[in-house]
Amino acid sequence: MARCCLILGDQLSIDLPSLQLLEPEDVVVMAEVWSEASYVKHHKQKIALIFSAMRHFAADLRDAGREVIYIELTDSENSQSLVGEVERLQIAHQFDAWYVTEPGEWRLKNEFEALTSRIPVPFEICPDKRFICSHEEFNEFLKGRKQPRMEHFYRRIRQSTGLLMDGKDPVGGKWNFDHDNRKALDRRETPSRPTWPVDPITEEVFELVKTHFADHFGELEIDSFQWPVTRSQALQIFDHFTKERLESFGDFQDAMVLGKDTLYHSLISTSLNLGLLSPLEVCVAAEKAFRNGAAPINAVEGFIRQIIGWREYVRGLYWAYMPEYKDRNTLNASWPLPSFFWDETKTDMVCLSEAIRNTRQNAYAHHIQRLMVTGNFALIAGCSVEAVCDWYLSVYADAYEWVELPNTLGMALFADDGVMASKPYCSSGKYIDRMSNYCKSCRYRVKETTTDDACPFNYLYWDFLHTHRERFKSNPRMAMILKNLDRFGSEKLETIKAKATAFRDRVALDGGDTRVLPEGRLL
Ligand code: FAD
Ligand code: DLZ
Ligand code: SF4
Repeated sequence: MARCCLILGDQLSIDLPSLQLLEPEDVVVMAEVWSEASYVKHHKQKIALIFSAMRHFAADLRDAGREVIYIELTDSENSQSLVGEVERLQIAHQFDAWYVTEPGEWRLKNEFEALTSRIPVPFEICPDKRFICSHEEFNEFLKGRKQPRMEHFYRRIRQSTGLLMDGKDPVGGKWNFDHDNRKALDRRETPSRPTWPVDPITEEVFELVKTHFADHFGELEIDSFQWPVTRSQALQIFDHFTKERLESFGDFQDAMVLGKDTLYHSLISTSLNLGLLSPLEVCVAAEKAFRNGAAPINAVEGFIRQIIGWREYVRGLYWAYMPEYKDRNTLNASWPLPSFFWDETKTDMVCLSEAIRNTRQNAYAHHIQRLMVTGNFALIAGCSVEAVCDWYLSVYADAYEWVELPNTLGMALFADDGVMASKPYCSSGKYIDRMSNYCKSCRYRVKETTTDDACPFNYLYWDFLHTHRERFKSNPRMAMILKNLDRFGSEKLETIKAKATAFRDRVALDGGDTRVLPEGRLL
């Protein structure tokens, strides 16, 4: 009798721990199921990417001689949940045992743990070794720390992996070169992204998604679908990054430019999160580029920090604080998410409409768009934490709760009581103006706060700080900002608060549309 390995849609790694346990006669199960495809309304491209990558991975396993039971979404016997499929296939095939690598989301791990006591054979959940830091190591790091910080964690991982180290010292004499990474972009051309012809597997999946997920958000066009669905494509996108983008990655990491959707970013998050690339291999390759003189230290250190620092750190926090983390809402934010988050044509705020257009067209936005445009707006406008987290989880092709939630609830919305960030990432329009060319073509005036055409980020920002003044006043990193707030006279403050309230009322009344002139007329 054979044993069985269940491989989930984001576990497409040939060295997956559970796969390594199999003997030649053992079987792999993969299943496209409605429950995973709709627990939030994922962007169409995200579903197409995952299903296509799953089908390619199954085909590769079969080519390598492995028996794969692959359940398609439309198979008539599909119970449409992963747990349901395990139970159904156990009855049909009477396997001796099941193996699964730990799911990336708490909800599914919980379902699997409940299943272990229901099915009559062993159902083993193996640790996910595709991360650099295990849960045990992360908990060890947390021990005794009142205020964990990414930077401390990052240095430990630099030391344990030896990445960018000269003996005991960091290469270049500094751990972190972030200060060099804040340049706005000059006028030079940015590199295009690599593309591939769409193959019959992806074409078939496109039809499936168009038929069954027509009401989900996002564009899905064969000609513009650019996400790697195989390891070989993922390696190509990464190779392109190291050759064309890495050199400038650091300098322009925080830059935003109208119409430039990816700039010098790597576009590897979907591949890392699916398991098509490993975090260590990309960091080793980036370090090699530095050592060969192909990329400067600020770029390579910045890139490696995102992966062995932030990526590992958010995963550690997720598992350490779930499930209660998800319910946190420190600032009591509850304003309904404006409908322009689903349709960029409903806002005339250029920065928001650009970030949302990128999201709709590509299931992508780069980090600063996510953090300082949509995230910052949601924070200072006081949008519902739950609605914002659901939005981020559904609209990005790289979104899984283990990485999305700490970034959204913690980093962007400051809703976790300062676990993830030592101060809120809130800003007025000034930051967006400094880092982008958006404001030049916006109808709002970024230098104004109280006039009719004032940039909404400005009055929402001061209103936010005023509303939460008591909470923030004990935070030394907020002292300077609050001092500036205190310089406002009561009249100016009243105008700011009135403008913020009027903005929220107007957007709520107009079904999430910001394109209303002061006299109530739509633009
Ligand atoms: P690059 O800018 O080229 O960065 C290189 C890699 O570093 C990324 O591929 C990613 O794996 C890693 N990385 C960078 N920043 C982070 C971070 N803060 N957390 C974890 N990994 C990071 N990333 C996701 O993978 N999935 C998400 O669902 C997700 N949601 C986010 C939500 C918000 C509100 C914010 C502010 C950030 C979120 N991020 C998420 C992090 C980051 O924005 C994306 O990883 C990045 O934009 C992906 O594009 P890229 O591959 O071109 O990244
Ligand atoms: C995201 C996703 C989607 C859309 N569909 C499937 C699926 O049909 N089958 C599957 O095994 N996995 C899918 N996934 C990925 C899972 O949601 C993911 O494994 C969990 O959220 C844990 O990270
Ligand atoms: Fe955004 Fe304000 Fe600049 Fe317009 S003026 S692009 S709303 S920051």
